Amino acid sequence: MSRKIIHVDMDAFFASVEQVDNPSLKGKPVIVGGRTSKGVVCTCSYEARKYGVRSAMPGFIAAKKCPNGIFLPVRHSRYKEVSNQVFDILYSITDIVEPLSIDEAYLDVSDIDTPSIEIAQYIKNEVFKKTGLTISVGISHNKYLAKLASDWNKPDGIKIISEEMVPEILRPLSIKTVYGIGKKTIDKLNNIGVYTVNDLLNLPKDYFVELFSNQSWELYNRLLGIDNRPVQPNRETKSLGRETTLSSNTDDIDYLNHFLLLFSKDISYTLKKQNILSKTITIKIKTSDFSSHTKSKTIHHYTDSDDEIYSIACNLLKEINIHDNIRLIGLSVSNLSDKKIEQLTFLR
Ligand code: TTP
Ligand code: MG
Repeated sequence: MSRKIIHVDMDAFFASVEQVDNPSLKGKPVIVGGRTSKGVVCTCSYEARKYGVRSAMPGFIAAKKCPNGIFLPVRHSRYKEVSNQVFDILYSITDIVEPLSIDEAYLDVSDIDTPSIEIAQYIKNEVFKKTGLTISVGISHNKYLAKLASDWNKPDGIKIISEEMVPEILRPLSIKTVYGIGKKTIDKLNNIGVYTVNDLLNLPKDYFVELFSNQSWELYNRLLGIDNRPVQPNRETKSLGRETTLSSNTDDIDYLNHFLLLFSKDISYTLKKQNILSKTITIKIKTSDFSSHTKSKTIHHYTDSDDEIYSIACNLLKEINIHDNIRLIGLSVSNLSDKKIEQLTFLR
């Protein structure tokens, strides 16, 4: 089944934060970084980019290119604060978020029924509402194309690259835009008249393999728009849980167990998908007088089994022995561990 991948990247991130914090800078050529001979440009507003200023450029060159440039010192802790707000929005959509830098991430939204374009629009609206900043969003069926898409209409862009569009979009691209081709190889290719992805695909196979050796297979796939790399969430998940407020208060154990079954299946699915295991199962209930009760059990081994989680949860519910009517029921698992680590420990 085709995946749904989203790539997001904030626009002129550090410079835009400075413009939001000080609105008198809006529409002006803001350059974040030092202007001296030792200073380096971190980034600059799109107004400054018109003068040719770029990230990583020495400050004195930026000052020459853009004499009206407003140089500002770097405020890392402030950018991190805004970045956290943006990532909170992303994590509210899915746990499968792979951060690439302070302002950039991939999301795998394959399991979400909402059309990707609506998710993308939601991200843009929420980011703007919470931070006053714009973010560019790319949608496609793999990471490479989603990243290409987010860059397509920058700033404040949104773009979908569908499977049918791939040859038309990729073939005319300059080989400079293809990730993984070094500067020297680009010069070499340009010297023999190879400028575009199409030119590269038309090279004799033997020459292609000689040029890119062990990278050839991956690069060739990339040029055809094929990229099977998964989105790798690297956030440490501390617990996973589901809960619901019931439509009417109840003390019907079978009815409550029915929710525990649904939650166990849902949690087990997520554990398996993220390759994690858990040791502690907790149930939480709120009664009609709004008091909260939780009860946990830690077992001796790690599990991701829905049957096991469900059976422990049912026992915990029995043990709570509540006399009041219940208005909310929840189930969570914690004490998590990476499945690969547990398998290695087991083999030792
Ligand atoms: P980028 O996303 O590469 O750049 P950007 O957000 O400023 O602009 P764009 O609209 O093109 O995405 O990098 C994110 C932030 O990382 C950037 O605002 C500043 C910082 N950064 C550096 O400090 N040095 C660098 O060389 C680069 C490329 C970025
Ligand atoms: Mg950016």
